[in-house]
Formats: sequence, C-alpha cells, structure tokens
Amino acid sequence: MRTKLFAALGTTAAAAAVLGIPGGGGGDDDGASVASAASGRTPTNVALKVTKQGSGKWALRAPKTVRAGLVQLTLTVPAGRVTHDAQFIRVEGNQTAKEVLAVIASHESAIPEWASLAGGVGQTDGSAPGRTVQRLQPGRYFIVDTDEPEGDDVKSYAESGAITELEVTGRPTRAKLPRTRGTVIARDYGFTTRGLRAGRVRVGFRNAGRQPHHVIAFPYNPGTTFADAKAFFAAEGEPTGPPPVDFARAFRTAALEGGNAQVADLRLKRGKYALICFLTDRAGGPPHLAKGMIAEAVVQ
Ligand SMILES: [Cu+2]
Repeated sequence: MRTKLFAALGTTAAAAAVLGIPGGGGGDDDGASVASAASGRTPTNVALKVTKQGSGKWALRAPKTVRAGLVQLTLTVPAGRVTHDAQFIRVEGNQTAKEVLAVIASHESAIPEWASLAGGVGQTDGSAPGRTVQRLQPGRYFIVDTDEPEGDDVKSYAESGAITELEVTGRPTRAKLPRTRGTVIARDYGFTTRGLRAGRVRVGFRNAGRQPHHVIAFPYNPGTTFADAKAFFAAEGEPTGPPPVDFARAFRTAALEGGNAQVADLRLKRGKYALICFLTDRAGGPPHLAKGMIAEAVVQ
C-alpha cells in the first residue's frame, strides 16, 4: 500500500511526492468564482487568506471571532498553481497551536479526544478562491493550512506559520445547508455519489459515517478503468509506467467528523474519478483506503 507516508490529513502533493510523480497542484486558470446563493438563507462570509511572509514563512489570516451559524468560507492563496487549504480543527480546552500541529503531523496515530476535524476549505490554488458553506458551532478553533510544498521531508505550511485561532461565539446552530444537485456521501468505508455535473458546481459533501473522512478525487487518464486505479493505489513500491490517474488535476476536500456536512464549490470535468479517503480512524490505524475506501465517480 503506497499510502503509509501520507500526512494525517493527506495532500495530493504528498501523494504525488510519495509516488514519485510531478504535480499535485492543478486546476484551470480561469479566475471567476461561483456566487453565493443560499436560497433565502444567507451565510455569513468569512474570508481566509494564506500569504507568504518571505523565506519559508507563511501566515493564515482570518477573523478573530465569528458568530455561530451558517458560514461561507472563502480561501484565497498566492497566485500560481501551488495549493493550500484551511482545515478547521475544533478544540475542547486550552490546547496550543503547538499541540494542534502535533496532531496534524502524526501519521496513523490516534486523534486526541479534544480535537475534531470541523471542515473548512479543501485544496485551493491561486487560480480561483476556494469556497465552502457549512455550519460553525460555538467553540474554540484553529484554522490550519495542512498542505505542504512538494519535496521530501518538507514542513507543512501550518508548521511554517500558516495557523491561526478562531473563537466562534453564540448558540449552537442547526441552520440548513444550501441544496445541491450533486452530492458525495462518505461512510465507513466507502463513497456514494449522485448528480455530479461538469463545470463550476456546488457539491454537497456529507460524512454519514462515525469516523472522519475527506475526499481526494483523482481524474482518470485516458484508457483507465476503476480496476487500474484500484490496483495502482494498492500497489507497493515505485510505480512502473505512467500513472492511471492525473495527479495534477486531483483535488481534496477538507476533513469532516462523522455526522457533518458542507457544500463545496468544485470545478469538475466530464469523465470518471477515483474517490479516495486517506484519513485514519480516530483511534489510529491504516488509512481508510486500506479499508476499501475507494470508489468510482462519474461526472456527466
Ligand atoms: Cu475516511
């Protein structure tokens, strides 16, 4: 299994690096973004920004406080094809950024009780802002750029400074998410999809399992079958020949605990994708891919 080196939250750059394949960024360069239309329920806008601070130093800027409720998270990152993310991690006590970073860096080990993976914005490059709509419950959060530059033994952007704290005030919310035609439902351990259409689309991502999940979607290269993709990700050692999936156009959602959902703006292209979760159970163990969490999605 070629997954044991992936960081707890997984990045396609890391995946590509492990597999010895260039890429891991990706996306088109046409800049427009999808408008927020929440059918009568207007989410609160929350702007998130990753910036370079010079010589390997990074920052993630966000409001200090936000009221609980439905929020639209918009992540902007520096121009170019390099990807970042903004993973929300809710903490139950006075944990420090250092303790949160230790959770991010741990591979295949348990997620502590005090931390929950609370969505955020998945992998985003400089061609267009990344955008999601989700509920934010009251509490103390860290927002973390779990992505990392390409290369071996690199630090995540979070470890290089792209981490910030957020206080969510007010009362618990049950605000409804906007409806979407396309949905991806994760369970322990698999995915079901429906209504996925090509283009700039809003897709509902729901974790109907008990364990945390995310989705990394790898578009097929021409001639690939699901069996090829499965065999590729299950194989040991260095790959031989061209990979069956396109790492440069892969993308990843934020990680969500079981029972949660969000709506993500995605740019999908017609064709087939392999959907994979590389997270582990909260108690640790192998990545979910090893438990069979790989499925084929068809985008029409
Ligand atoms: Cu999973």
